[in-house]
Amino acid sequence: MNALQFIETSIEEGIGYIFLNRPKQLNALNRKMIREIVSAMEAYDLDLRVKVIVLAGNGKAFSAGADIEEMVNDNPVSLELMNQFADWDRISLVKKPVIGAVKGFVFGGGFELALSCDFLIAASDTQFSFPEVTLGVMPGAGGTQRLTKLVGKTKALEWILTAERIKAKTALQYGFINKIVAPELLMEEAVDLAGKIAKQPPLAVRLIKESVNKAVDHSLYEGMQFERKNFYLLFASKDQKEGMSAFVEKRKPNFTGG
Ligand code: CO8
Repeated sequence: MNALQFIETSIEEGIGYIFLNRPKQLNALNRKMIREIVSAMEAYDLDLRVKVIVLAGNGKAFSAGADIEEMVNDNPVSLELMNQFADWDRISLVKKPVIGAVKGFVFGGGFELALSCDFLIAASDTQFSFPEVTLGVMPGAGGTQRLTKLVGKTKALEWILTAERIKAKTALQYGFINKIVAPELLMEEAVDLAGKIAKQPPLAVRLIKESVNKAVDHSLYEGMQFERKNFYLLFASKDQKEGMSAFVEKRKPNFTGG
């Protein structure tokens, strides 16, 4: 993770932090920045010290969207050949839970990046929006799909077609964020949630994330077959033996991640 230009990373007490770090441009996402974010997530996924990933933004915004200056001269052929969305797709393959700690503007590609997280803690000043339509384009990194799956067609279409700024309270009401907090408590809350998950046995955590994600795209029957296989698989883990023995022996479990 050397020579990072657009993000900052650090590991502390089981949490792998990624801070978007282009505050003067409101963390507008250029392509190198996306590659840095995804590479950092993948490195954390393989790092045994990291149990949970926290993604946040330096400065007053989480992200005002994809870098418009970088895109202004793109054409369909350059976009197809560049295949930038292959980087975005890799976010879905991250096995460890990702908590997004968002504030200020969460716009366009920034909103799509937020929706790629497993949890969202939002500061009370957060505004979510898909302004792409006002630029003559549309969301391209999963926005039309992820938002619709989360809130249904009615509101997703309204919000994407009007570029309305959605307040944190509305986001909570529609269930696409987990919690609203005072801006000064944003990181504290994210760390608190991360700490609760980091205490759990890591194999169970990753198979639960994988199983819940299956529910989004598969039939109930397929999802339940998948869940069952993961349930069986966990009985091969040391942490299952430890967790259940500890309960029977009336003591606290000591999970080792095996
Ligand atoms: N791209 C490039 N630069 C930006 C962006 C952006 N998305 N957003 C802000 N900036 C820059 C501004 O140009 C400005 O730079 P400078 O100081 O050099 O003039 C600086 O950040 C500060 O911005 P403002 O002065 O505009 O700050 P305000 O507080 O007045 O306004 C707003 C904040 C309302 C967020 C405003 O900056 C704005 O409207 N930004 C654009 C928002 C937008 O349209 N986002 C969607 C972009 S398109 C997109 O995300 C498509 C995703 C497709 C998939 C992803 C592919 C990679």
